[in-house]
Amino acid sequence: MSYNAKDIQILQGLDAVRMRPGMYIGSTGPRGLHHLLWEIIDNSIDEAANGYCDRIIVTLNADNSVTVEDNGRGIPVDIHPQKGITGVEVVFTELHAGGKFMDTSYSYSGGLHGVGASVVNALSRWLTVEVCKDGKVYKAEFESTPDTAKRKIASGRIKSPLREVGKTDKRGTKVTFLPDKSVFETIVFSLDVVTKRLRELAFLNKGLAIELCDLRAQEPLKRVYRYDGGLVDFVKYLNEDKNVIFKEPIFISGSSGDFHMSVAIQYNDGYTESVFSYVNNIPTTEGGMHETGFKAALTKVFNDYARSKGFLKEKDPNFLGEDFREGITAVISVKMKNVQFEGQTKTKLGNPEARTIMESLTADALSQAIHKPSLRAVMETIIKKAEAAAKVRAAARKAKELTRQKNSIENANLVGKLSSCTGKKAEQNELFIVEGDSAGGSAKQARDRAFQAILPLRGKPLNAEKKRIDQVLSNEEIRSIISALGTGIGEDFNLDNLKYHKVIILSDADQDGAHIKCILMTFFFRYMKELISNGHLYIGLPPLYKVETKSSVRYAYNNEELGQITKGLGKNYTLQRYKGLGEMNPDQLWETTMDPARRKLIRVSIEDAAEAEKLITTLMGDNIEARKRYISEHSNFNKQDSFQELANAI
Ligand code: TSJ
Repeated sequence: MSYNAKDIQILQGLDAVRMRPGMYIGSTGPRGLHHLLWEIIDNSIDEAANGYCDRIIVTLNADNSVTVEDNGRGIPVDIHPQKGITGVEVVFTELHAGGKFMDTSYSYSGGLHGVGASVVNALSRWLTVEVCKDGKVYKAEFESTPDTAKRKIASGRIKSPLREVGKTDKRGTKVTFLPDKSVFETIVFSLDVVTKRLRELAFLNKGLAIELCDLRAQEPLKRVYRYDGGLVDFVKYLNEDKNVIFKEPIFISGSSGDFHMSVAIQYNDGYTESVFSYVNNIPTTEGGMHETGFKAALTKVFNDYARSKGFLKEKDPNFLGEDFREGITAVISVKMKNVQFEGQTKTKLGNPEARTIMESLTADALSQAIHKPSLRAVMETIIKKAEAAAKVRAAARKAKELTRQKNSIENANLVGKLSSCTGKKAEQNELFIVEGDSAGGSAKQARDRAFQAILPLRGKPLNAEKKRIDQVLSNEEIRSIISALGTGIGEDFNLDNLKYHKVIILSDADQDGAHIKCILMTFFFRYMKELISNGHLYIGLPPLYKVETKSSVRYAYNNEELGQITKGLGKNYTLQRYKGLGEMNPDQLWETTMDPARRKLIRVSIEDAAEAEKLITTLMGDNIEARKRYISEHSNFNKQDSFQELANAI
């Protein structure tokens, strides 16, 4: 994949690039094509990083060529003393001239990029360059033409050598090239890919204005990306649609010799860890030593802080790194020399020194930053979030242990509550999770034991006190569900081990029942998401009314149905409103709620469960205003009657 310096020296000349393009740019697919553009832009970015340019314009032209223009110093036009040709010629005709010719700052590029502008020339049908410098405009043109004698293409030959073509008071470099369609699968640049990369570069290079013009469309497009907040703007952008737990991201930076780092950190109220890192503006998707060093420092500094401010008492164990990274959004940007990339996609920083340097620079800068009085409240919020994470972790561990020690006595006790079915085919089996011992008893009598298993939940404790998800996990009833299903939870979850392909929650059609549904759905959403996404979770709908006449008994599952049933009956019926499952005898329970031929089930979707989780978070949290707002906005967030209760419930 990556080129080899020795090969290049042996196969001097651009024709070598033509023969094996993949060796220089990775592939001749869309990725390789875009690589050409990144290669050219990198040069302007370097000029900007050195403080000589503040504006870059990228134009996607109608003929599929691309123009990159900057307002930097302009590529040197004088004759190179050793080579006897102009700087421009060196840049575009000598392989990997960058490092040798340019000043030392160029050695920051490298890794995936940094193969040099000459490679772009070699793989282009034509390339032109204009340099504005010292009051003059210079221009040179290159092209790759079929060499009929040798039956191959002569790459990147000078068509028109560098010459003065006019006067100017501007400075800068402008390069236009047309990728050769005989080399690439496609030569059409993706607006989407280019947009993303330019925006990213704008975030990574504070204050630099990057303009993008697309002249290919009917309506030409022009956008400018410029972020005076740099990485701080980047994390704000990433958190744009999230609820952040503090407004201004924490920003730190530091240098040691040739190693420079800067980081911006902000948290949202979610649970995902989003740490993005870059080395010399190249995304390190697989992370690596710089990320490892950063994370180690973050954990240490935050733990020290928590201890020094009394959030952690002497006997308390430290938080784990992951506790401090729930809901984190961080962007790390590192600049260093002699970069080594590793990993499956060569996007992992391998330099071991990057870990130690990054760790010590981060530790210094971060502890400085967070001890500022203005960050007191922010730090308290972060630590409270870590506390919640640690609690969930402890509860999850307990639950996990439980599912692992399958034959233990404790486990046997828990599953003891379960009335399992006799059938052994998981695809046919159903597990009813039933609110309350009395309804559970009825369900046990009513069921078809060949394929229906019953797990009664004692409604009260779960309902009244077990509000937080970590408390839910340490709840015995929940743990018995975990044991009964057989799949394990979280990372250990394995759908293949599911013993019941229908898991049916059966609770009363009242506030407590709605609350239980909500808690159970949230539990499944957090710890057994695949159970829901694969369509195994259901809500059983008990009827709300029984309408009895001399000759018939009918059940209504909502008010509309009740209206339809009673329409023609006049006054010749008795109406019973069911307040709970317990009011039905086993036969009625079977007929109305459990018999596959007659019952009504709602299959829970991921959206339902996500909504339930949001509801739990909002309603169980401390924010009373949010609670009120949520209730008024969502008081009928689901059409089903049973769910309406859910909102009414709290
Ligand atoms: F890729 C490329 F080489 F073709 C290219 C280079 C393309 C584009 C769009 C811009 C550039 C480029 C190069 N912009 N700015 C520069 N600057 C220099 O090459 C330069 C100028 C002056 C000096 C100096 O020491 O005086 C040093 C350098 C590296």
